[in-house]
Amino acid sequence: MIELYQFAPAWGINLSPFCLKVEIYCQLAGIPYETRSTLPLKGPRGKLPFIIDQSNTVPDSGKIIEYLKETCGDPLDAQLSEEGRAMGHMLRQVCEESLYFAILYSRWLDDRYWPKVRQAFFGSLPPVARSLVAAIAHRGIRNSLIGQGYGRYPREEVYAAGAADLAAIAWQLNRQSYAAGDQLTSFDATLYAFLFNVVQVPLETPLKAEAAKHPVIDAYLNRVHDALDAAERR
Ligand SMILES: N[C@@H](CCC(=O)N[C@@H](CS)C(=O)NCC(=O)O)C(=O)O
Repeated sequence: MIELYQFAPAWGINLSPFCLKVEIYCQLAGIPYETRSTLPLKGPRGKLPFIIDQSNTVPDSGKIIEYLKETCGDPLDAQLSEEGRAMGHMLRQVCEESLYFAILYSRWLDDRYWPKVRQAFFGSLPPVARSLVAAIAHRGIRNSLIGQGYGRYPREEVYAAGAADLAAIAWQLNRQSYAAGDQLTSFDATLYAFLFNVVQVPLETPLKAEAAKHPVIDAYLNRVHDALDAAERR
């Protein structure tokens, strides 16, 4: 049984799009797994998720999926065309290398949402530890957003960039049912996980308002949700 190390749920959901991506991949591919709650510093690269499969420890959601394809087979992508692979790759990059940072900004650097996020992430810790751990984590994320760039932008520019990502995703989803075409593939694990983290989290952010302008995003989430239900019944 694969052990998937990730953050403890907050608000009853998986608030890490990279961790949720691995969960969704396993569910769609029919790979049994068990989750274990941990912290990034326990991970081989100081980030989550990572998996342990017997004696193998594998960090990074993309590497984990590659590893699972090698060891458990590749039921989702075996028939994927070069075109589908290219489209899926581009949508995945939009999610992981761009939209992700707008999500991160909304949770950690936007004062309208940070107090709620702080409570959800750290509220279960004893008061002194809570303040300390939250402050250390907050400083780390702020520094990484300053390095990436959004930490230096005015708020409206960050959300405009996130809105452009969501509009591009919606444009593509108006032309095809799934991330890489009309078949479900591993790229949907990423797309679903990131869109879920915009739409289903109880924070009324500008990103969520923007996603609501594109009904195709909700329709896509429902479609993948149905596929997850069907995979669970198999
Ligand atoms: N490229 C990595 C990115 C993983 C990542 O950024 N994880 C975040 C949570 S969503 C994390 O562990 N952040 C903690 C930190 O940066 O200290 C992957 O695909 O797994």
